[in-house]
Amino acid sequence: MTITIWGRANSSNVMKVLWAADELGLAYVRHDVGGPFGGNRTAEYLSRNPNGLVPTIEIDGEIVWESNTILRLLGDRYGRDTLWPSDPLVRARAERWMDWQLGTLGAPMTTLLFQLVRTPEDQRQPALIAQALETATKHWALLDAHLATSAYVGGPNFTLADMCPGCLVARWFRFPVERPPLPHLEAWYQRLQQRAPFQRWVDIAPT
Ligand SMILES: N[C@@H](CCC(=O)N[C@@H](CS)C(=O)NCC(=O)O)C(=O)O
Repeated sequence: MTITIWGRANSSNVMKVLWAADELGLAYVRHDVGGPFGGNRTAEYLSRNPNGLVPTIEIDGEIVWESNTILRLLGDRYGRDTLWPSDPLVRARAERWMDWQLGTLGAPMTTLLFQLVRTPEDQRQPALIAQALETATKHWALLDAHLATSAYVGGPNFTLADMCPGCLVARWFRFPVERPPLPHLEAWYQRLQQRAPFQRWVDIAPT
């Protein structure tokens, strides 16, 4: 089995794939693509991923893109009943948080990253930051309430689904903003911090 991953390591969507591969003990080769590295608009790259985005992986000759689809594939192949429940109903308890991350939490967190980290201070837009902060806070509070009853997003056990909001939580606690206390979210973050792949790929200063 050969796995190749294309994507710069400071992308949250790449982070979750690297985190998953390490948790599952998979060997892979990674190429830095996207952002300052470029390389994602070449004809060769677009033939693999027509979106020109990262991550993209090749696994046993098959190209796959969309980070959460990659996680599902790795779970189905290598994580059954360890990091990926095989019962569809049990899995759905976890999976909904994957789609929630991409469809709900992602947008305000991306705005905060671009404004607070990637935009020079004198060019930032305070109204945009305030609005994204309000929205992100509301979403994190919702996950906090869920985590009051559940150690991990899908239930008592850590699953690949934790990696989806998990790839953003380290940024949340590092952004220079005022956050309301969210004790269950913080306790979950601390549980994730016990995991070596999380420390290696995710729990780092955002760039
Ligand atoms: N829904 C896609 C989103 C992929 C995406 O937006 N990737 C960003 C990085 S997080 C990207 O490729 N940006 C362009 C670049 O890095 O040059 C996924 O989850 O894989």
